[in-house]
Amino acid sequence: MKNVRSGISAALVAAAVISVMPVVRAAAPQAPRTVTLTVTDPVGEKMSYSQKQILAKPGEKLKVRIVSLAQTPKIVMAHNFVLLKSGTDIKKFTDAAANARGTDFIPPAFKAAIIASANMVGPGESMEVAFAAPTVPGKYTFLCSFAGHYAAGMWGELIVK
Ligand SMILES: [Cu+2]
Repeated sequence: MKNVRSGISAALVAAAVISVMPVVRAAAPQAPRTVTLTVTDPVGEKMSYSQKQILAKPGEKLKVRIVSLAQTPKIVMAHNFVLLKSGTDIKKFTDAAANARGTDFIPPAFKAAIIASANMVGPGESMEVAFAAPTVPGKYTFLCSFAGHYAAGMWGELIVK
C-alpha cells in the first residue's frame, strides 16, 4: 500500500509540474512558430503542399514541418522543402536538382541559394527545419526539389511583411 501511495503522490507532483510548464514556455524568448505542410501523392498530374503561402514577419523564427500522407514508396517519390533566396534562377536550380539524386536532389552548386531546407519524406515520415525568415520583406519561393515536382506545381511562397 505504501508503494501505491507514493506512486500516486509522484503522479500528482508530475501533474503539478506539467501544469506549470506552459507558463515556463511562454517566458522563453521567441519560440519558433511551427508551420505544418502536408504532402501527398500526386492528384492527376498535379502536386502541391497543403499550403501555397506562408506569411511571416521579417526575421520571425519559424519551424517548417513537412508531413507525408503519401503511399508511394520513397524510392519512387519523395518530397522535401527548400526555401530559396530571392533572385535565384528557379529553372536553373530545379534543372540542377533533377540531376542531384546522389545528394537528395539538393544541387551542391546551389547551396548558397538555399535559406533553409528539410530533408525528403516518404510515406509516414516527417521532417522539420528551423530558421529565421529573411529580414527583407518580399516573396521567397519554396519548392520540392525532387525531379519534376516543381514543374508539376509543388511550390509556394514565403511572404515576409
Ligand atoms: Cu515532391
